[in-house]
Amino acid sequence: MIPLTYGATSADRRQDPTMRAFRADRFGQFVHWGLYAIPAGTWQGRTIEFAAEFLMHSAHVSREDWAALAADFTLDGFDPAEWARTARRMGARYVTVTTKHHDGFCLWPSAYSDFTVAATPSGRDVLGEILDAYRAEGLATHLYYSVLDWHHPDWRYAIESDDDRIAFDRYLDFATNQLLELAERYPQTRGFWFDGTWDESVKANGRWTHEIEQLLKERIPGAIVNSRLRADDRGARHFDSNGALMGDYESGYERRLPAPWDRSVSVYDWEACATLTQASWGFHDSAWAERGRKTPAQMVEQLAHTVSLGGNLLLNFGPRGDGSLAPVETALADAVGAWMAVNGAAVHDSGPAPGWDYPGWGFYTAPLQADASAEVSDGVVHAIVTRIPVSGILTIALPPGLALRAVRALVDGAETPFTVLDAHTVQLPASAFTGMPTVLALETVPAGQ
Ligand code: FHN
Repeated sequence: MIPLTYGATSADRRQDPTMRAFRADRFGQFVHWGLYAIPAGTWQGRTIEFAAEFLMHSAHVSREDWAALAADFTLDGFDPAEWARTARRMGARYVTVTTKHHDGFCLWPSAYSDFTVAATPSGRDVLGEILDAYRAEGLATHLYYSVLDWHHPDWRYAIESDDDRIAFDRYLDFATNQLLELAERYPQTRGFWFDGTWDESVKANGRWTHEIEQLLKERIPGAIVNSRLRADDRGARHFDSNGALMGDYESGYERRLPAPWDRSVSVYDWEACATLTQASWGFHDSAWAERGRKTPAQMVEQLAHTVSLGGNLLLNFGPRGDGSLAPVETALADAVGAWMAVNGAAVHDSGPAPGWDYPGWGFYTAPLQADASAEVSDGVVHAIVTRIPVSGILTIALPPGLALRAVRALVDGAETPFTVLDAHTVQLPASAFTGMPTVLALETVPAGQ
């Protein structure tokens, strides 16, 4: 073991009520909203085929020109209650909102920065309004905070001189002040989601990443913090130099997922995040972004894949510059929500089905159990069928010691006929062929009963 002062703080997964609730939620909405939604990927007539929230950087916009966008942040179509209703209808149980992205603009009137909503025409506490709206719909709230900051003069990518060190120490004090301010202003926050922590400057300050996590947890007992924040004494990120997870859950899966048979991720908590458009988190108004837009079936498949391996999925939405949701994103949320309304039992309060091997045609999930160490899931296991075999026949390889008692489609609760061959096979009901994944509840009993 390498001796570390700022490594992982615990070898075990958290089992307190807040963490259990987060784990059981499984499905969250990510919201990227800021000044970048106004130019939406185009600067002075030139569309940049890269993430909209990077435009200041990718179009080489000066701090002054970028800051001038604040005058156009007029909230003409901003209806946070509608955002929150859309998320609830979709089946999301929590939201993670960008409080400050890499451009440094703050959605709350921070006392430590002049580049905030206070400098926009309305002067309103936009973040506070968003958080209240989501809580009113029953969703838990998490705050995204980018440590990387293109606006702040003391930000450094690397520490190459004493001056850099002094400036960056000032920057870290600024970030500490802002984070404690967020915790004080919004004490119902359930979690902090850190980003922009990959630069050498942050990796050289594992002490700060450790201390700010502890400070936030002192201010908000039970607060949940993602692994991206953390670096250890040696600059190792997410996992310390001894291989132990730092923070409360792993957060490295971005626009990708572990291989569906890779159970190694199920030993810790983790959350993946995904874009709806092609590689843009902020609203990008272009044919480029649309070319890669995901369908509801693709998003449901990602959700099933994630839950089957014990992760949460954070699905991103990028509201438009006036604060309205793009109709195409509302439509996707509603389609996913219609599926969740029928099949949500296979997602919420669910996790991997121990002992059930990856079937190839989809994913197995099982209700989360108090005894997380069970070797085989018995009782009900959900089969989420994302790739319907052309034969219409599913092969279900039961774990040894189990037999199938009944198979019901969640869509109508009807029992589905199945025939036992050398393995178990299930003939899919006609209702399976909807274009969206079908969920079958497999009711099992010990073999021989
Ligand atoms: O650069 C950001 C990006 O804009 C977005 O916020 C994502 C979300 O996970 N995080 C960063 C890239 O890792």
